[in-house]
Amino acid sequence: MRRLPPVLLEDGCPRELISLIRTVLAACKEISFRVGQGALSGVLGSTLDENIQGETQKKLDVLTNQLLKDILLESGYVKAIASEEEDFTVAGNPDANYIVAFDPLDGSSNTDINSLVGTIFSIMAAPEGADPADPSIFMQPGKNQVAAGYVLYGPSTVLALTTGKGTRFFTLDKTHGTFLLTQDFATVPEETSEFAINASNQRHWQPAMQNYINDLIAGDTGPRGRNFNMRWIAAMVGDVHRVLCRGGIFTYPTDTKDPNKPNKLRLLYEANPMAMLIEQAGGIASTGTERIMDIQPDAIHQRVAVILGSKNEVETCLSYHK
Ligand code: AFP
Repeated sequence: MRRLPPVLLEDGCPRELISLIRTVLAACKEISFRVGQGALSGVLGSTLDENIQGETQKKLDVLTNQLLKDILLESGYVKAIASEEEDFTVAGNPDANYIVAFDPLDGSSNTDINSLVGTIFSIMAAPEGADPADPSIFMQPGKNQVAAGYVLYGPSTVLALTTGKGTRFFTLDKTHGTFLLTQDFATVPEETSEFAINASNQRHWQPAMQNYINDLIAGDTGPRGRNFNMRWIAAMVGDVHRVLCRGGIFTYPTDTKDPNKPNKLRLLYEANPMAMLIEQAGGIASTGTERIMDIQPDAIHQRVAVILGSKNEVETCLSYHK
């Protein structure tokens, strides 16, 4: 079994970036342990606090955020971090070459039901000479990412990682604490019969998405002429991992449920890293009107619509939006 550093060195990945990725993974190993402890660790349930998203913070949200923030800022590899659980960016080493945006525990509403959760991270180059306290250093389109990945805390702990040379899976060997390569060059099948969407929002979707999903549900009695299956894990990391493993289309579209919040998923630390992983595996990641990784961000907690997965199925969905 091949270990992470040699695999990335062969890809020509700068040693400093490999060390930064290994720093993220050092925190994720501890998170894997804590999440795996569940009720035994006393970290389930919610705090009395809300994050800037207006969401009640789970105890594990706070713990995992602190773990990642501390280890990254102490490493010296990071000029600044942005986190779902931090109202503002946090400055690091002014001489560092990278910035990291992360969702420390995506799907945290699943923690109390022992379902899938994960850590999502996005790494970009820090603009030369930039002020680490200046949040505008994060205002870069997703195509600028130099690395992106997630760690999925499931029956096994799996890292999906790309540095621009394809998407690979590594599985955590919990005995030795190492991530071992278990899938070289994941490929998203171009066709699929499986879709993932929170169908309870159906009446709030735009007509294009209502029509597209209706035709999937109509199956072989409708215009698609074949039946489809649905899955919804309510944790993007779990749904995207399924798409990377066996294809599918995952979407959290624009909806009118909350006029102040037409979109749910965050661009910097959910949509962009997942879009890079999916594109590196041959899939497509769009908002419905534009490629996710082309978006020029204007706020660190900016939200976007997401439609990603199997190339031909995403293109079919996009054809309803024209
Ligand atoms: P939480 O981290 O608050 O559980 O939200 C997870 C998430 O951001 C994303 O991972 C899921 O795909 C999506 O929200 C689930 O949203 P619904 O709860 O509306 O289905």
